[in-house]
Amino acid sequence: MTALSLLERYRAGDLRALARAVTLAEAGLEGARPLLRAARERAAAGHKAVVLGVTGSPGSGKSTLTDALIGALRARGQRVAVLAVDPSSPYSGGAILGDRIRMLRHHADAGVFVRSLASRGALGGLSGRSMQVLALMEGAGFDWVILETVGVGQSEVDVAAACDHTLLVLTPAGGDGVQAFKAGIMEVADVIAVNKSDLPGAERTVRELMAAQGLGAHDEHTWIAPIRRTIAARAEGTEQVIAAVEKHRAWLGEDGLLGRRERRAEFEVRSLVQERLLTRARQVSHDLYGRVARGELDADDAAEALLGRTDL
Ligand SMILES: Nc1nc2c(ncn2[C@@H]2O[C@H](COP(=O)(O)OP(=O)(O)O)[C@@H](O)[C@H]2O)c(=O)[nH]1
Ligand SMILES: [Mg+2]
Repeated sequence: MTALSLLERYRAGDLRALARAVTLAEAGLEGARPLLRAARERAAAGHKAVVLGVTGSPGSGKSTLTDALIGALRARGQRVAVLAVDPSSPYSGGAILGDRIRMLRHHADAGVFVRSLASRGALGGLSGRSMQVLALMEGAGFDWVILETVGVGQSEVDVAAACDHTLLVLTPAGGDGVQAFKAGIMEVADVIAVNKSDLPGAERTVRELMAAQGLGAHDEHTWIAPIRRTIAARAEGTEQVIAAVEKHRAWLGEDGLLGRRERRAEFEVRSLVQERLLTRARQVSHDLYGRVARGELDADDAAEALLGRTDL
């Protein structure tokens, strides 16, 4: 028997091959490239996963809701891959212990694949590599690919550029909805979950959000994010969230989805450019910066030289 190559095993949907591919992509190694090509070919040939980004403040219940979504999707026979990106956690490659334990219950299920990444993008948001991990998960044949972000700073906005659909998780506590509105996060949401609806104030939060949505300029073609109440801790409301995502997908249609995919590709390429440029800027001879500091060289000239446009 000849040993199958990594590419062949990945194409056949072998999850260990996927795990290896993800490791290669995470490390930015050349070996990931044929696998990424295979993944994109498969997506282009018709297998497109529902790539869902989940964002919201830390503690809003993103991980709990993701776990509940896995359960509901598995009950429908759908295969689900999850990428949790948490640059803030120094532990176990980014996975917070609780998340690990939660996800362990899916451990023996070949229809579930969970990975966490601690890597941060060049500018503090999502990295181009996280995008590639999503592509590999999709290319391995999963029906749903869920990206859970830490929900802080740039990653909160990036998630919309990185996925087909964005689920914003809010809670009744502390004027979460109003804050999201002010921060412009509501604009990127395709579906909103008011989680922890077992706590007081859920109804009011929904009303406030709907009022905020009414303020925006829109016509009959504008998508207004459906607001769904959930109690993730009891797996309540998950079916409604899934239905709302599916409704958004139907609304997007083929052209809309292609548009989202182009936006995702743009985000990925741009992130890779930033990462490469910053790597180059770090490797440059230290004296370049010394010369700028001593006033011997303009910062603009130094930047041009770094871009390879001029010689010094
Ligand atoms: N009361 C209540 N607590 C919840 C609910 N969903 C999650 N939690 C709790 O909120 C805390 C944060 O949840 P987690 O999923 O880790 O939030 P994340 O930081 O957004 O991923 C945990 O203690 C959860 O048990 C809910 O529907 N109701
Ligand atoms: Mg979490």
